[in-house]
Amino acid sequence: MHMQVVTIFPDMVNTVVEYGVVGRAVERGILTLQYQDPRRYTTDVHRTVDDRPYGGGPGMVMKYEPAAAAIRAARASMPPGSPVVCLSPQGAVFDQAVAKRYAELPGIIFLSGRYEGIDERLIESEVDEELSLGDFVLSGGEIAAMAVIDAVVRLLPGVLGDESSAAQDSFMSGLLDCPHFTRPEEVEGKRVPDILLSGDHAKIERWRCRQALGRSYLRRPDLVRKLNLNVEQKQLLDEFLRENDLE
Ligand code: 9D3
Repeated sequence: MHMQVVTIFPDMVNTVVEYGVVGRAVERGILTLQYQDPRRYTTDVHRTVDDRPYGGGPGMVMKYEPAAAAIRAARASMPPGSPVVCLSPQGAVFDQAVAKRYAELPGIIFLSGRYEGIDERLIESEVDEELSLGDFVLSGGEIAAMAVIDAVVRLLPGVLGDESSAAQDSFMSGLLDCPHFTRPEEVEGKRVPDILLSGDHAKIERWRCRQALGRSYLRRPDLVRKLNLNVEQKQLLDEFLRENDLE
């Protein structure tokens, strides 16, 4: 897959390749990640990429021409069918379904804005989709682009091992994870649940499912509603609620 990021801070975004999964994908040739800096496409001595908003008000607005030139340069070296996705608080909220859709594309161009906003005419003429990470305020689109890149690259064939790719289609997908424990068996008076030490793998699997369903129900009821539990899952959730005196 080919990715490009249009940003005035390419070095910031490129730190995603210094760690873990994304770096390995680039090393293995599964991913190419390139940058276009709007500043490179300025023509004035000050290399201006922002200006004051028409109509007044605080902050600055990302200018049309340098960003448009950078997007067009990105497009020129990308496979056809590679959309331009602008990271923006006005976008649709990113989730795993969007990550899966992007992972099927031949390429994708991310536009990360800085300042108070981007000239709306640029969004109308050059941007295919606007995408948000959720309802909180970042200082720009770069960290959002990095998060989306990480989530998409994990889904590319050959990036993760077989074990974890299988887990993505498992019985418990779409739910929060169960609790995890590692050695020692007891630390500061706190013991690992006995069942995890029992060696009974069928029982352990049921316990994990029960925990995942219970925690999802308590912390993220929206996830549980979206999932439409099957009979077995409903029974496990009932067991969890009874065990914890929540029914
Ligand atoms: C309400 C006035 N501004 C806040 C001081 C609006 C605003 C402008 C620009 C808020 C954030 C930003 C920069 N944010 C992004 O570029 C961004 C973002 C985000 O802030 N939250 C969640 N997802 C994203 S994706 C890109």
